[in-house]
Amino acid sequence: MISQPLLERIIREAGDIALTYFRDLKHLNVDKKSPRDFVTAADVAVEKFLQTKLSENYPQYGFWGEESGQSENQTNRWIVDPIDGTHSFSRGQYYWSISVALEIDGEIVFGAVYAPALDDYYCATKDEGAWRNGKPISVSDLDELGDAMIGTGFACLRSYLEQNNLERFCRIAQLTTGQRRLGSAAVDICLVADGQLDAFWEQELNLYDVAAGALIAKEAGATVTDFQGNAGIFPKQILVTNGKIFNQLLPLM
Ligand code: 2AM
Ligand code: CA
Repeated sequence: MISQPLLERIIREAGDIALTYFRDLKHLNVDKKSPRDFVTAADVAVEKFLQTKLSENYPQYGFWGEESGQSENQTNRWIVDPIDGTHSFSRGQYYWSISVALEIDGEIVFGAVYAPALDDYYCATKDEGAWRNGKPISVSDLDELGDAMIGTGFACLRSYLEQNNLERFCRIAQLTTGQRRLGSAAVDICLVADGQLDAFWEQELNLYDVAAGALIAKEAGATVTDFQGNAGIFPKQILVTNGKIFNQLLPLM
């Protein structure tokens, strides 16, 4: 059993830690894990804080964090991205987030995505709904792809993959009214949940980027599938829609 208010307090406190670094970027220590993959002192500090607090309060669950890897118990576990959108964070932009999901027996049952610079706290529990800052959220009603505003990202380009997202983006962008590329997959997915975007797709992500957001989106009425339309959380090919434009967008993937 988990306590939502306790988790919100812990995750908001983690956000305050991130913000202390964010307000002093001139002194931020930025390293590269690979040529285009950043890690900062803030990522490490936030993850350490979350790991400590979550294992103190919930010793029965294991931990998997982007920066520190996996603890022993991985059957039931917290899945944490301390900062999703590190590049944006390191440049002083506002779209980055802390992503925390709880997986029990292979299923995500709780997800929270907190964007501290926007002070938006999104969360969901399985079968109980999704909220932004305590208010219930739901996907948009828009049902014409031509009128839609759609988000994507290009994590794939940083890995120098041949199968990149550029051709797909050019094709789909011409068929919609608005496109956004905001830099944090976790936030992007929550924007679909909240009706601020009508759909989002990206490829070559990791489970810790999308686990929490996917539950929030599903609980807000979104479809969450791979590029073939199979329901589920597939970080290497994730398509999140408001449901109403799903059939128009899927064949274009
Ligand atoms: P991160 O900031 O936690 O690394 C934006 O397109 C998304 O891509 C973000 O969720 C970002 O997560 C992720 N990302 C950034 N660099 C990446 C890389 N080299 N490989 C895979 N995903 C990456
Ligand atoms: Ca990260």
